[in-house]
Amino acid sequence: MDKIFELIEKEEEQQKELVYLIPSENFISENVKKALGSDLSNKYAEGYVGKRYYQGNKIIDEIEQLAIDRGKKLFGVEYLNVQPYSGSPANGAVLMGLVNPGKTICGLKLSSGGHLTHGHPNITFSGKFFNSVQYDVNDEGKIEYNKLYQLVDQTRPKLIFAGTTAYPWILDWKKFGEIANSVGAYLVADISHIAGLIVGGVHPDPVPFVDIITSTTHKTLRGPRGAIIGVTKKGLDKNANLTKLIDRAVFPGLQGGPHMATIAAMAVAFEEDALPEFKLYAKQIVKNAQALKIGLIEGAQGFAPIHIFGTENHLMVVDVGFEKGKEVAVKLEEKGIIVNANTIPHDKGSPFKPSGIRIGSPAMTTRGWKEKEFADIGQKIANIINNQ
Ligand code: DSN
Repeated sequence: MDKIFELIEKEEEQQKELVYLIPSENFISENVKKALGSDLSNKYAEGYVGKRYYQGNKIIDEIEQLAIDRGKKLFGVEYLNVQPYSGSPANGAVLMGLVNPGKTICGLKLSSGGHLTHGHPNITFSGKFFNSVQYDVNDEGKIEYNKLYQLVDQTRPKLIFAGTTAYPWILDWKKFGEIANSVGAYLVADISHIAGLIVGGVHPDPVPFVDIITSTTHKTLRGPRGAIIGVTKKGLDKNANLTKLIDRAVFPGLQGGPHMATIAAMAVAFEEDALPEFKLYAKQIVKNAQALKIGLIEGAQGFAPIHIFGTENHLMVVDVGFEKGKEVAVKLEEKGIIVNANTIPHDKGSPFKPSGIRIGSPAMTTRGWKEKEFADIGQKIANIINNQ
């Protein structure tokens, strides 16, 4: 057997055995996998439905249109672009389409649970080509909307990102909307982490309050690695050209041919995400995260209490001691538990030596775990943190 297939088999076996608690990971269905591995990979389809630069795309057009229609219904948006290769290119396209280089943009600090593409300074396109101002969280790890209002008032950004990768609390879309409206900024909800919770009805929906949503389609949505950009009614009312600006920025602005197998897999996932079972799954994710937290607290009894940031959603960030995040993550891996090292709010360590770990429940909830299993694994993690 080709070595590569041996390695794939090994990885597949491992994925059945280990405990996956990285909040951005999940397990796709057999149908999503089937679409991803299909012959759609063979086709080039630069352009959009009905306007392709290559021939032979009649069926491809139907597939992309189906993904768009299902996604629009699922997210409740007026327009959807399903071509972004992943979350970072999606946010890149939004910036390219809506903000001129050098203008001010605003996002949550990476070290406080934001994302690289939301204006992380110096090393990312969003921090290099735009004047990035960043907001922060308080000691509890919560966004302080009053401070954000002041920052926005002083700096008058053209675009504000409301979105997170390591934020365990519910986001207040209404407040974000009021803040963006106060300076006429575009408001972009990057819902990559919580999209499944939103469509599953266990996190408030940003659509009435924002102009644009971006989201990866893996994570809590359980689709393929890819992303979408949606424009809301509010966004269209603000600027009827938004759809054109976004389309042009995705292609030809940033990308070439869309990955059609991925887009077909998205259509499959969107159908699955609209089923009543998915609502139960989303509910269970949150219940399981709560149970995990209780397990961590119980497991730490007799030791110094573990400080846990969260949780109201699918994840929590756990303070494991100054610069100890990586060490603890490696120790957990040795015991078959997969998490990632993460900064805690106002971490005194660096992103390379952070003081926390990030733990989440989406993947093992897909595997059928309930509160009991999550409470048990929480206790086990607390013991490992305490070298037991
Ligand atoms: N890499 C993703 C995560 O783990 O949250 C964010 O892009």
